[in-house]
Amino acid sequence: MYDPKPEHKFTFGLWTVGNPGGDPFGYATRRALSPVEIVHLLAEVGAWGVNFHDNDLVPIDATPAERDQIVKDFKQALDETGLVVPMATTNLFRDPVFRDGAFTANDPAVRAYALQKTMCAIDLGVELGAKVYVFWGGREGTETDASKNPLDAGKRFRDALNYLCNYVKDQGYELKFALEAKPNEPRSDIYLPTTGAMLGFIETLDYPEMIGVNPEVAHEHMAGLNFMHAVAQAWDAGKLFHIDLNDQKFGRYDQDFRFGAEMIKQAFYLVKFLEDVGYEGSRHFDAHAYRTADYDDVKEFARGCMRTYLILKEKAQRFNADGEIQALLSDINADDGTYGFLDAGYSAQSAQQLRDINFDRQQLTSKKLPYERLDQLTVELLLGVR
Ligand code: GCO
Ligand code: MN
Ligand code: MN
Repeated sequence: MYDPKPEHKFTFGLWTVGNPGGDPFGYATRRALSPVEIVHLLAEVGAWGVNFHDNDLVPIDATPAERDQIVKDFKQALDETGLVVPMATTNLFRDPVFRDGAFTANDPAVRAYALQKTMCAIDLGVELGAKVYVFWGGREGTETDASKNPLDAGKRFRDALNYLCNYVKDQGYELKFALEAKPNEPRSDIYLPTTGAMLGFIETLDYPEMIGVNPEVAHEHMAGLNFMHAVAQAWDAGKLFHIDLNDQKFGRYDQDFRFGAEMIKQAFYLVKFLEDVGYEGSRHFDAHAYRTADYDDVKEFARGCMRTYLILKEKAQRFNADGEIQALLSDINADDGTYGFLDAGYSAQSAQQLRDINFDRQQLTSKKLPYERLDQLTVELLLGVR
């Protein structure tokens, strides 16, 4: 029942299960796996797809011949395992050339290089079947605001995305962009720090219809925000093109924990939201195993991400089928139609009708809102005693 199937659209990045466990204080604890090995590992645990940054697959200094061989081997691994590549992205943060950002760097040569690198990476992604292209601007920010005007940075980022949309159109690619916000790390501050900020920014671009968002649990949690609310806003705007699932305590560094490892309640409401609205995109796990893990434990990590998602999906079905919970919800939302005249929106007549009502605030306040009961039932459902 909790076994992953292709229809669940579970994906991982090469950089996730392939993360060798290094951190700013210590070296890698696991041997680096090749992309082909990672594809086989993901197939073994039951994932549907694999995503990558250009340089997860092809090293930044590879010759054209090396690139072709790597891509050939990778394609063969995909064929052998049946894994697909739904999303691709560019590494615009690892190489020292991006120390001041990529599209927003002060040096025009770096900005041009970032555009060129992204065009090549888009070609690579499309060649392997990607339909969504993610932009995470990890270095698009500052340590000191003396160095850069945020209006200039915004213009540069906008110009870059407009340029790349035109490139995609010109090539005739069927590709959508998904912008991923993060408040900080690795820069002290990253521009457009939340999903909500990205949604506002998209409307200033030349081809807003090509561009959506890729919200990540950890990133909104780092900012202390309610992730499900951000996802709901993106969904409402028709912009939920992709999602990065992981987990994270509030206010910490970027922990990238296994999905559901920390904040089960938030994870539950998120899964319930995605399943209730019928989100059809990838469920991408942008997480990695603890540094203590060996590759057996990395597989447990990957299985755990998917299994927890499916357990929470089943809990959401239970929530929706729970007589007591649903009765409470229908009482809470009871509507005898008295104010139905407002549903059609404003008219002079409805405004007059509204003015004429004498509201009894005390009576309104005395209506029962048993949210304590509702929350306790939800907690008991999650704890498995219901
Ligand atoms: C992070 C980000 C990245 C991006 C990835 C895809 O915090 O490092 O979440 O993992 O998702 O670069 O663009
Ligand atoms: Mn992240
Ligand atoms: Mn991410």
